[in-house]
Amino acid sequence: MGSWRVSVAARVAALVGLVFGAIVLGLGSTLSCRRFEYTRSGIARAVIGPNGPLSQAIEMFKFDMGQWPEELKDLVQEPADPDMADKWTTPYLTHASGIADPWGNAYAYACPGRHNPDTYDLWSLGEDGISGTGDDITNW
Ligand SMILES: [Ca+2]
Repeated sequence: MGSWRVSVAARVAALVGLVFGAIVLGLGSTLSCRRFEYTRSGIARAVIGPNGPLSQAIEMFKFDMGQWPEELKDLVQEPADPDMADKWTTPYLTHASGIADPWGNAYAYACPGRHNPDTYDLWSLGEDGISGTGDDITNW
């Protein structure tokens, strides 16, 4: 009889442990997914921010070429126009992958910008990959 009670107590303890473990694992994975998404958003903000590598590459292009790039791929490919190619000093980004946001979508670029008419608009489409939604990460 005594061993039966211990056995029931052990089963209850094991069940409580399993439930608690499942809660901890579920909460932990939810938190790490959120942390991961927060990190991706942070990376996108850093990349397109005023001191970010993509913004700096655009500024360097403007400095060398005397005009804003028409497209972001202009930062990677030497211009076909010989006059422009003479001003081209180096790829302003070493890899075209530098133009993709942390979700694998191309950063969006518009020049002149609708929000920054004297310069350019630069934004990540965010996690949903759709421009103009609440998760966009923008330079305005
Ligand atoms: Ca979006």
